[in-house]
Amino acid sequence: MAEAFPQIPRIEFEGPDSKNPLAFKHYNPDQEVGGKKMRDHFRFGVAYWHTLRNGLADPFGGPTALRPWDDGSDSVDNARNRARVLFEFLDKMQIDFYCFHDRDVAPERNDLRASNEALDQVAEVLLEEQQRTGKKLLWGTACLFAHPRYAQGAATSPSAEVFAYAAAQVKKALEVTHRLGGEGYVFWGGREGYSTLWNTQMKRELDHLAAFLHMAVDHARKIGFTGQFYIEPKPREPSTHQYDSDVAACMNFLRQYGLTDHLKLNIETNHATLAGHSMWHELEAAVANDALGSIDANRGDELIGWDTDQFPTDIMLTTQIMLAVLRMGGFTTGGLNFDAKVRRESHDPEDLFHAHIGGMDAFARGLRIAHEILEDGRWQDFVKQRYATWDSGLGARIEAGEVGFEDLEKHVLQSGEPTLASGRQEMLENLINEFIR
Ligand code: XLS
Ligand code: NI
Ligand code: NI
Repeated sequence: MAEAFPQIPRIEFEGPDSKNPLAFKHYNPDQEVGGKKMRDHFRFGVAYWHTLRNGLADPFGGPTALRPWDDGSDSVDNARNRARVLFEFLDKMQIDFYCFHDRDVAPERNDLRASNEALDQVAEVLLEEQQRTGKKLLWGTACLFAHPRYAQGAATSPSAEVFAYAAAQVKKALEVTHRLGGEGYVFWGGREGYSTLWNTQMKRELDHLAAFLHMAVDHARKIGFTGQFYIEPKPREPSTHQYDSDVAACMNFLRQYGLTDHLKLNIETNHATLAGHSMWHELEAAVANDALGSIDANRGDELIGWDTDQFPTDIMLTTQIMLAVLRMGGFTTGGLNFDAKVRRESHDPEDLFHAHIGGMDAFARGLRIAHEILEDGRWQDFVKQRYATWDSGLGARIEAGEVGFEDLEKHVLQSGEPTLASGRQEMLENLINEFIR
């Protein structure tokens, strides 16, 4: 097969002084930070749906993307060909992982049997290419939101027939993920929510969603898939409300239905902001629940109210993300999947490279900065000191559950008004800015 990107060389690290736009200025895969190679810190992944399948249409206009290797048909040959393009891209980008939905890699046919066959035929190429290149599948998933049958939900559809169809589709996607050695499997509940409560039995839909996830866990056990399951929070869009609206809602749901042992979270920056949270908030919330599994690395636009899925280039954002990742001890099965697309105006194949280079360099800087902040220690020392009254005496006794309201009242009657130390927000912001260079 002819190269898809004949004009683009392998992207190499050239250092911060390089003026070459097709080079890494900061990402140096084998360079160690804190005793670990950058590539192992990040476990970068390419999102098949955006990089290979997104035509860049928006609600006001059709596709603009120029993809000369793609004949535009939904033939299996075209799909198999596209799969090979992915591996050329991964190789040239020095990215080790990818993620896909079943319907990104292979066309959907008129019945499930035919769709499964098409998927198998493409999976054959994916496996062959993985073996040839050593690239890996970070996670697989099933598209349970694009086909009209899922317009009213998949596992939360009012129709049991649709639930069954979704289950059959996930069964196959899970088996293919397993065959490809996938390290995880994601559930993003695209239409698992509602458009209006006037027609919705909320409790019943949630029960069904939980039953669906339990079936997936059971089937994984049956076929020997030991990868990590993830739920990906998102508050809305396409639904007006999605049940997995944010980390807190997901954790409550998982706990209520006995699923916390089986699912962690895949957290996406743009979904955090759509939920009215910062990415940092969502990561901290997940870490507090021991449930941070993987990250969909992108960002939104402050001026646009939808999931714009842009490539992350903000150093403060990548610093905060890497602080959370480093402090939890790094990824195990998860990684940083670029669930991001180039802008509609960026229609050339070359733009795919600039986009990923920018994201990877931004994360390399975020990693270095986060590592320096932690090594420096002033920040953690301040925060630790801020809570010092809990480390001994009264605070330690409260934390140990040794005192109640009466003891605390007695204490206050003796000691009087507490003295408070300043929160020093501005000082801390200045301190962090010392490292952003
Ligand atoms: C869409 C989601 C989707 C998931 C995978 O908003 O982010 O891309 O990551 O289904
Ligand atoms: Ni995502
Ligand atoms: Ni998204």
